[in-house]
Amino acid sequence: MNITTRRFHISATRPEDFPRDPRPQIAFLGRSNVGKSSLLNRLLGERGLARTSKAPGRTRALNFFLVNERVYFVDLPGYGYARVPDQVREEWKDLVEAYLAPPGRPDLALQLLDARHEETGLDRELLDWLEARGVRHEVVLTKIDKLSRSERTAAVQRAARWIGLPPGRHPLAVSAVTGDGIPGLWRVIDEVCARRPAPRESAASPGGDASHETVRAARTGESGARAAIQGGRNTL
Ligand SMILES: Nc1nc2c(ncn2[C@@H]2O[C@H](COP(=O)(O)OP(=O)(O)OP(=O)(O)O)[C@@H](O)[C@H]2O)c(=O)[nH]1
Ligand SMILES: [Mg+2]
Repeated sequence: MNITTRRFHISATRPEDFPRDPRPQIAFLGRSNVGKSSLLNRLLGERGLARTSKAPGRTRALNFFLVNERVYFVDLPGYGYARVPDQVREEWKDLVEAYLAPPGRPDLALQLLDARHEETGLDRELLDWLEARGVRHEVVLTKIDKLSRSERTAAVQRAARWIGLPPGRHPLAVSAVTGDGIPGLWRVIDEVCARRPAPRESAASPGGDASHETVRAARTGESGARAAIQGGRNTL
């Protein structure tokens, strides 16, 4: 996808906030601190678009970003963060389940696993849940820049077994720091988006990152509607 615009759209804390228009939605799921927000930023080429943090539990709502006015990238709160009060955890769970359930479920769920760590029971629960409900999903190993070449191979093979992939098939492995694996992940996203009828594409912008028009709502108080006025003109 040739990215011409990307902008914050809405921070959803209730199911009523979820966009219900027909644009495809790509969701980023996984444990707290696995690198969901960083990966989203890397894919879109803008550091700081989704907030990241060394401290787990940074993302607390479902944050929707609009890419080229035609695809939503959805940054979800992470699970498995122990220092969250039970009630808050239950609320997140309800919100995420409401998001994943039809009719609004994502067109593609990216389930992120930290390449350095063993998968947890919650990772398994999510994978089973996505499979049982027929949500198109893709497991993505993150932070592979932290592993040596042989450690990467071992991590990818272990994850392939964990997912239950047939021999010879492997999950994607990426680094938000070095950009490793990002083109492969884009191919999967592009393929999913290509299946959906697209609104009129914006004129191609041949100059790569430097020519991207970047439109982003300031996260402090600027509404999605205002951002839409600023950012939406050239593509819709
Ligand atoms: N080395 C390395 N660090 C990464 C990578 N991706 C994320 N990080 C770091 O991991 C930490 C967590 O990243 P986030 O993107 O905030 O993780 P998250 O999954 O969105 O976390 P929550 O919103 O708390 O669920 C930050 O310190 C990032 O800089 C990566 O590919 N490589
Ligand atoms: Mg986050």
